[in-house]
Amino acid sequence: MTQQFSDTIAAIATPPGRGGVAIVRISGNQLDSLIYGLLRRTLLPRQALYIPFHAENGEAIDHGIAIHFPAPHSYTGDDVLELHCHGNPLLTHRLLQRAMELGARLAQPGEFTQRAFLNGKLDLVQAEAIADLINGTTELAIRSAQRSLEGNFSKHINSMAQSLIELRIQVEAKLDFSDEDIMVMDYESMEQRIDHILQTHNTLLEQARLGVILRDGYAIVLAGKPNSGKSSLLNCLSGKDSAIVTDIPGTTRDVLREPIQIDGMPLHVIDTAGLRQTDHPIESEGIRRAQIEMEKADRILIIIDANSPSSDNIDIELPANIPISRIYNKIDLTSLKPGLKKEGNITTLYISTKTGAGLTELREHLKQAAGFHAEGDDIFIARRRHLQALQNSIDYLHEAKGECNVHNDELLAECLRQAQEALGEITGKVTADDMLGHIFSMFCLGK
Ligand SMILES: Nc1nc2c(ncn2[C@@H]2O[C@H](COP(=O)(O)OP(=O)(O)OP(=O)(O)O)[C@@H](O)[C@H]2O)c(=O)[nH]1
Ligand SMILES: [Mg+2]
Repeated sequence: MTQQFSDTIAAIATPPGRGGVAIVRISGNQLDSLIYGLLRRTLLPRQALYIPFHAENGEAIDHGIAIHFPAPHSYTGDDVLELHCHGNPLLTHRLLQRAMELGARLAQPGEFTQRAFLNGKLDLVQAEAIADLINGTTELAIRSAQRSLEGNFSKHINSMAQSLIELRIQVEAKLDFSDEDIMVMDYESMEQRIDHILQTHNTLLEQARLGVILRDGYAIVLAGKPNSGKSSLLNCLSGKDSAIVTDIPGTTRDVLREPIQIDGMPLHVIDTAGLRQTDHPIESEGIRRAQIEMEKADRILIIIDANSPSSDNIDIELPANIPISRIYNKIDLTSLKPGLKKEGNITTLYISTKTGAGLTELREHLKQAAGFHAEGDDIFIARRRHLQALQNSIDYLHEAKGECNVHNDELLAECLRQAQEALGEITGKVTADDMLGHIFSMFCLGK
């Protein structure tokens, strides 16, 4: 055990403010003297006891429930003491103060979970899932975080890493014992193995993409010419009058975002200034901001006034790599029918924000575009850093295939090692200290 986490940390684990009960949590390598100082007695492991919590002069700060979880059977893997007191901030602060008099220091945000990780109680994916479980905004996001916490995501990563290890053993054996007559896999079989590992990577990457949407929300930007009905659509989708709607072109100047959900899928709907050539400094700034939002979007909905034929040629360049759907609005003023049309890669929808026609099809389209299905039994929560690491591993595996083709064992071994290392970054088996610091600092206090 390192000095870094052998000191004692303490924090209020419940949210700030008043409530029925509040919990002060203390974790350290050796809590016996702290327990004796606070409770004037010893505790049996994991047994709740209603007793006074003492100040230095023997006076009771409060009466409450104390539970001792001796190492290693605790959340952090160290000794943990939980004090359940009455939920008054003055009491919790006095208890915290008392714990510090007895040698504890204030915990950093996420430090309890960081210790659990460092003590091998959970891997990095599971630690992140705890933060996502606390912050989840839809039931599906919560269930998916629970799946990650139970190890569904880590299990896939570990099994892929295991396949890579088995392959690396073959290649390393060939390198180390090149003079000896040992049986190793031929290049064709190795390539087949790499292909199989690549397949599992790609399937997992798709699942993880959905997990990222569940955590971060699918960002759709409403863009188009002034007066086409972008703000009206934002109001329809969010079910409230968030944006100002008028018949004056150029009404919206600023970026406006509303969080919504469709069958448990979280979305950010982003309304922007109408796109047109203009010399007006405020409107130009609005258009510049619209362009920034479009570049960051998961999908852009181009809103077109179906009653104004010139409305569909936007004379502003759109980002090339973001998928687009074309939405003809105001069909109530035309003879067009509501619904969806697909031509090649381009999806066109016909709607009216005034009558609500075509909005069900639009919601369904957004779900499908995100690859989302409502049951979500196999979705686990994931983060963008996981996607990046998976993609890095895939890239190294492609390189490995190339080296396999030219029979370069040394470079093949190196590519496979790098692929395995990229996977290790996901579960925290290979992770730089500064990245760990960043991940755990995103937690709330007391967790
Ligand atoms: N008939 C009809 N009118 C609509 C529909 N949707 C929007 N409008 C009207 O079109 C006008 C412009 O609507 P907005 O939602 O403000 O349009 P916008 O695209 O946000 O406009 P800017 O903010 O100026 O870029 C308003 O008068 C709306 O009432 C529709 O489906 N049918
Ligand atoms: Mg508007």
